[in-house]
Amino acid sequence: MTRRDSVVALSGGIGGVKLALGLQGACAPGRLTVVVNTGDDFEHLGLAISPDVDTTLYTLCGLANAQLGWGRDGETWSFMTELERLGGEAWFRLGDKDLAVHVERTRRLAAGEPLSEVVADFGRRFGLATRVLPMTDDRVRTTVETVEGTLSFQRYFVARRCEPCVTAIRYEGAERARPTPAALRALGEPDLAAVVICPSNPYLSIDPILAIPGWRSALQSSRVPVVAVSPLIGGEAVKGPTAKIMRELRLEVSPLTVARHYAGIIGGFVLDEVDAELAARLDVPVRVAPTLMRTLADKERLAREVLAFAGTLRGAR
Ligand code: FO1
Repeated sequence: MTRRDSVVALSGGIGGVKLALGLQGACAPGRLTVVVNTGDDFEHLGLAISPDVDTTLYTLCGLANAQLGWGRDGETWSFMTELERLGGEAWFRLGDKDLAVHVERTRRLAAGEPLSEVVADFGRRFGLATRVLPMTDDRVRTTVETVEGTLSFQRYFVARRCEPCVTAIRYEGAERARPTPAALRALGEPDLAAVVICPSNPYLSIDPILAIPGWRSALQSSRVPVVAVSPLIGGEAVKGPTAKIMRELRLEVSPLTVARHYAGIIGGFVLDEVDAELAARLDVPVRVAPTLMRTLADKERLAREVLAFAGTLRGAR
């Protein structure tokens, strides 16, 4: 019998990658594939920036800036300081080490290399056994409609600090985009045990993936359980604008809304202990667990719980 020990995780940046790091610790080396949102990607100062992909790479390699959650550890900011002095755009901060990644990615993309191959090579060079794959090699751009007008994702998120009231979110290019071939292969591997939707913002980080028709259908027809972890604890997101955006979109700020949002895709949902009484109101199997991840031990404990839960669902799929 095939030993099922490989895992595919879907994630955005800072929030979701915490569980991805836990999964990396819970899986045998090389058995985890993390599929990352690229709706946040943009061109800035002539460079191709992939924030969630880089946050994932840096975090899983142990190279992330723990204070910021994005960018590199031990970063220096000479480039940014000089750029500001020259009157350049300084609202999006690129550290010196991080800059090297953007410059080299831009060169390789311009030479015709797909983003997934660039990221795979960066991962190898950083010594990473986990596979990090952008959701697509095609161009998808998350665009936020607000009461103040249309904003590109990073203008909304970083320049405007998520302040403008959101009326709609679009994923431009998603309909024509195709999943990264390597990611689809990972979903088809005979030793796949589970697909985990990390506790990322459902509307900004996971929906860009699900808006790609090939991703939605691949997940709907997955042979193994797809399990999502609630990004909300007691009606609030641990970090980031999930609850604010839900209120603005006139959605009930509840893990129930998130679980129902993933209906047709998930076979199980993980709720925080604080929200345990909601379990009876869901029509998918639920596991109640501590979902707040402060330490590496918390992350690995939750990852093991999620994988054990998926194991109990396997026969049902
Ligand atoms: N987030 C910020 O809040 N301010 C920044 O100046 C900033 C720069 C930045 C540079 C490279 C990178 O990979 C990420 C960066 N981020 C920054 C984080 C990032 O843009 C967002 O957290 C994500 O896109 C949302 O997941």
